[in-house]
Amino acid sequence: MSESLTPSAVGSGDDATGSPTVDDAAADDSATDDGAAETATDGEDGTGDAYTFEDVSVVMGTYNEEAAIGTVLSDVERVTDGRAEVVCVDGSSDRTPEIAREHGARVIEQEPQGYGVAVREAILAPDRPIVVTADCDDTYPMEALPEFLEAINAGADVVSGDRLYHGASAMPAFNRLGNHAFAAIASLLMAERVHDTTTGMRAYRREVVEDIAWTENTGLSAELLIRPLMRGYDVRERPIDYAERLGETKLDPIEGGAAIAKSIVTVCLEERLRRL
Ligand SMILES: Nc1nc2c(ncn2[C@@H]2O[C@H](COP(=O)(O)OP(=O)(O)OP(=O)(O)O)[C@@H](O)[C@H]2O)c(=O)[nH]1
Ligand SMILES: [Mg+2]
Repeated sequence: MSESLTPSAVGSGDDATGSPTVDDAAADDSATDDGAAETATDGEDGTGDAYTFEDVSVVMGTYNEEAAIGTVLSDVERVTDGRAEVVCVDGSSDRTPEIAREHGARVIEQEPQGYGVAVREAILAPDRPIVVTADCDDTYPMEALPEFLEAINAGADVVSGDRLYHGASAMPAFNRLGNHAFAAIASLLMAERVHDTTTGMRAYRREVVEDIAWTENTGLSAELLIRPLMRGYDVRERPIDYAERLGETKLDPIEGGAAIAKSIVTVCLEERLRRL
């Protein structure tokens, strides 16, 4: 479809973040008071063509993921029929970038500086209208890509994979507990129920990621949910499966968990102050 997007007011997402109980067509379509959520609704009202995988970039930070990257990129290729573009921001010292290029991915080299520094560059690099983030460790189901695209075409600005809905039994227990706690804290501070703030798998309309100045590193995933939600974008959670990681984790659970908790509090307070 064309690059031109039809602006129109988009719902606040009040109800939509309460998925899975909420149908994706049920988003509140009232205009929001801060005026931030002026985005496209292609495919929603029949006036625009629906986005296809030709409009999608799947982006990820990759850091020594040679055990998983071949599987992840083959899955993207299979599920999108080779039509989605893949962008990897890579800091590896192993064969990860070579494998990525063999699969046709665009590789941007970057010194390893943490998850958020890599993912921020990855989401801003492509120019396709829909950006999907993923980890490169084979934990996220690329099979969910069609459903994510469908939700965007139904009017969502951000579609966020909720790993905890199905139990996330493959996730280490400490991380699972932490993720429930992060969701509870964020829900309290936002006065809006969210279920999984730190998921790595989301789809975004390009305007959303371009409209906001992202500040967090380890906490970027939470920030990428909280700021759009608190600015009135239509954010919808969708349950996804979550698999055991291939290869070594890049995150220290204690240090990373503390950084994420701090990011959630900081970002929620900043967004509240911004509304005053
Ligand atoms: N380029 C780059 N990528 C990174 C960096 N740190 C993490 N990543 C990538 O970001 C993604 C998320 O990192 P993970 O180690 O999976 O972190 P996590 O999902 O919180 O932890 P797990 O539960 O072990 O999966 C992976 O694809 C990593 O390879 C970095 O400093 N640079
Ligand atoms: Mg991971």
